[in-house]
Amino acid sequence: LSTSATSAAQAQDHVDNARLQAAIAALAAFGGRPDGGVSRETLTEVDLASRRHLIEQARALGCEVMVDDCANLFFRRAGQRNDLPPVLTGSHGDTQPVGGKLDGAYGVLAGLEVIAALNDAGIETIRPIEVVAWTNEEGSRFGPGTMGSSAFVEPSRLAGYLDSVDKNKVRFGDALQTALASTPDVPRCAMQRPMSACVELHIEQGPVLERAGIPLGVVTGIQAVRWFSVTCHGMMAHAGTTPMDERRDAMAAAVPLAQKLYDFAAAEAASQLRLTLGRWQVAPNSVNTIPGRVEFTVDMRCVDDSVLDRFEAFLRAEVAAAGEAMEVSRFFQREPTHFPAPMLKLIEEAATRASAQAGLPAPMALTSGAFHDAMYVADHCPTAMIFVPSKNGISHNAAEATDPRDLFLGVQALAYTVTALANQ
Ligand code: HGY
Ligand code: MN
Ligand code: MN
Ligand code: MN
Repeated sequence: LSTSATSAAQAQDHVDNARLQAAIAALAAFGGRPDGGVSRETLTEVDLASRRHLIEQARALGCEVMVDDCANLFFRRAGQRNDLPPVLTGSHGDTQPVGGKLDGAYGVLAGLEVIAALNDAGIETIRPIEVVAWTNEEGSRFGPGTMGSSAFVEPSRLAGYLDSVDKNKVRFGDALQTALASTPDVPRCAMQRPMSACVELHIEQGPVLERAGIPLGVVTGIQAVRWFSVTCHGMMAHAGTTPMDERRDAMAAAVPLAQKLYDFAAAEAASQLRLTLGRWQVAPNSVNTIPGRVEFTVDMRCVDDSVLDRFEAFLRAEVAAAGEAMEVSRFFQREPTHFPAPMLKLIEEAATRASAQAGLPAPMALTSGAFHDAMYVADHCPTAMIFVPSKNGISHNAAEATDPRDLFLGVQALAYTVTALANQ
């Protein structure tokens, strides 16, 4: 065993399950909900409080803390050669409006647990290691998603995000300034810094691993995603006095279009196309006023980008046929991501060792149905992901959960991988 493999094994064996579970519970308190879920949308007060909590945890582990222009937080453990690009791990700290304890948070806390394990094992790696908490991966408060990671990789993107507004018309740029002002003791670091490799640990958020009875997944890639906003214009008028054939009812236009999109998705079921019309805004949203304006979002995903090309063309043609009465704009798009084979091989080795030690089945390869910050980081450095199962395949729901045994195993695999990469 080379020193690198020995250190990697030692790091893996020093992961502490009780410490991990306590860290998950502590972070979940920020935005904790009575139903056991977490509501911690990006750059809200609870998110800023959670960031200060993470900074404290990281500093207690001896990390240096930095923040970049998109409020991405980096927790850095020095190595022997601090001039070398670090190994990056971590995930996002924000959640859906009704999220769980694990989506994003698990990957950030896993990174901090790896650092704690390295400290306990007295291992000094060659390269520094950085744990990141990305800003606004979810894209639910401010669209698009993965703002922090995409801007880190290509800083020119940030300017285009600043005018994104939430449902209260708060600008992302203003929320960002407030966030940066909330960590005055944290030095600013550059974006686009060189990284030698990146590994993100995340819950699968779907049913595949659980159904296979396998505790660890080697993520080979991430499917394509596109987000659109569709607006249907009508005219507000009285619900009781306006004859049906004299209305310009925006909802009467939106509903048939929505049905056509669902019909398109049903006809494309073989391609595993996935369609979600998740957010509807109606003006004036009154029981007895005919809707003058209906805006809804379209989230389309597929492993095959050409299917999304056809779906987008269909959507645009339907909107165009409605002339002035409808508009559509695309505000998020990412083609499929494929992680590099050498990274997959290392993840496979780490996951196999962890599951074998626990007497559990070997890892399986799978594509991610959810998008992740890793999809942009993959443009920046060799990147890969490790998955653990989600109970009943549920996520973006307060019931999101993973067997603590699997959460522990995932961090063990991460510790091995990150340590091995930091000694290369
Ligand atoms: O929507 C997604 O795929 C991610 O979980 N935010
Ligand atoms: Mn996530
Ligand atoms: Mn999510
Ligand atoms: Mn009236």
